[in-house]
Amino acid sequence: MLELYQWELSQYSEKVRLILDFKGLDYRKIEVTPGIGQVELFRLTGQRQVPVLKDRNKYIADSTEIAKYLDLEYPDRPIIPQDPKQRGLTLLIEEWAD
Ligand SMILES: N[C@@H](CCC(=O)N[C@@H](CS)C(=O)NCC(=O)O)C(=O)O
Repeated sequence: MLELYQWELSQYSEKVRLILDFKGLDYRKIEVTPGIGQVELFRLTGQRQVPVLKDRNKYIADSTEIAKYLDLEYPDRPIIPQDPKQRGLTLLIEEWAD
């Protein structure tokens, strides 16, 4: 099962939860303890921020990278357009909103 290392109150974690729910994917939430939990996250992923998605033995950090990964690996109900112009615009607006 997919695992989401997250903070319940993190807006970036919320973004990933919304995408997972939209795609209808089952996942388990792992609430990272601020400070000490981030040390473990750093050990696992080389960075300390949430959200991080674990899929089998793979860790993906950053909500935008997670969105792209989920569209690649779980293409049902795509979240990012494939058309280059629409895709560029979507990622630009998302970067602005972040
Ligand atoms: N660009 C990242 C930003 C993630 C981010 O800023 N996460 C915050 C929580 S909302 C965090 O982990 N802050 C803890 C820290 O920077 O040590 C993304 O889109 O996931």
